[in-house]
Amino acid sequence: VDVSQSDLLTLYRFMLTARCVEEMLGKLPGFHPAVGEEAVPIGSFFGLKEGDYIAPHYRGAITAAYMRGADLRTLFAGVLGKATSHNLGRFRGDICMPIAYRVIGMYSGVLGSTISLATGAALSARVLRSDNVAVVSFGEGCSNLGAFHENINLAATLDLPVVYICQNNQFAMSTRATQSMRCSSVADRAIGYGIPGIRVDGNDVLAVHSAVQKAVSRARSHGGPTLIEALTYRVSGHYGSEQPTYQNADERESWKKRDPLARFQNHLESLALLDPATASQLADATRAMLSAAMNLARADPEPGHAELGEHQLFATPQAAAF
Ligand SMILES: Cc1ncc(C[n+]2csc(CCOP(=O)(O)OP(=O)(O)O)c2C)c(N)n1
Repeated sequence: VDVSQSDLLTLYRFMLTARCVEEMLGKLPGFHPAVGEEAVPIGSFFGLKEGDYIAPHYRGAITAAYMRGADLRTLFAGVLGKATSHNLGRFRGDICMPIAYRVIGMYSGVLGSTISLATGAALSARVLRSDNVAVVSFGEGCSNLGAFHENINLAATLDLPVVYICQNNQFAMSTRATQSMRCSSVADRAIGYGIPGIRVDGNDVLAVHSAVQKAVSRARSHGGPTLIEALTYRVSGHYGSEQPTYQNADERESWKKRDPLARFQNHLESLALLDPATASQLADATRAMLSAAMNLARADPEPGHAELGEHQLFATPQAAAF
């Protein structure tokens, strides 16, 4: 697909924001960082229509919600479990964005639930005769779940307008993908459902964007679902404080050399759309903007009785009667 010069620069800003968000939040012990995997969420969720639903993988979800217009301070308050977050601090580490943004969150810790919800959103688009599509991303570990197989099969048989994106970072916690599946590629699983399965370089934001946009057009014009596997690598631990001792250090270093942000920056420099000095100024401004939002979120109140009290847990008598 053709990407205009202004869209290339917007994509770069989102890639940079994602990197700075992931580096900042990745220092929190329980956060699941997406450093080095940013090209998948940014390439996937850029260029969608306002009515489309997205259901981002938890690794990279914050910037995905930001791309849809959610406020960073409120998102950070969610990560910190503050009363000012979207769910009023009821879930520390919250990455559930209000549905008004058409972002489907991980409303429970059960992986695969977002695959079902996105398939349901696609079914609703069909029933309501809208031309909206749903785009959902998940890890390769999630592609071993029943929810993955059942939903893709349903979407395939009903030609639902949904795009399934596997953010294959090659590890599910400490399990290497090659230990948990015998097929050589997640994209090959599409053959079993009779839908297209495409593997792209997940460290190339334009390759991801192009593949997803083609699949979105296909879905929008009643062509049915597509499974896209974006191959990348988790260059960090599973969560902020985990050391990936089960990874091979040489392998990790070789993937760091394919860094998606540096690659995209080089590409834009080769097109004379960006220069190193401007990139570094942009990075400084982005980090300053993020730490200002984070400082506000840190100063926000912890949830108290008003947010967590019994009236939040139990229905009012009127609602119960209804
Ligand atoms: C149904 C279910 N099974 C297991 C878990 C525990 N769990 C949390 S994260 C994770 C790894 C998921 O790996 P993957 O889908 O590859 O995503 P990644 O973390 O690599 O981005 C597991 C097994 C869970 N939350 N839900």
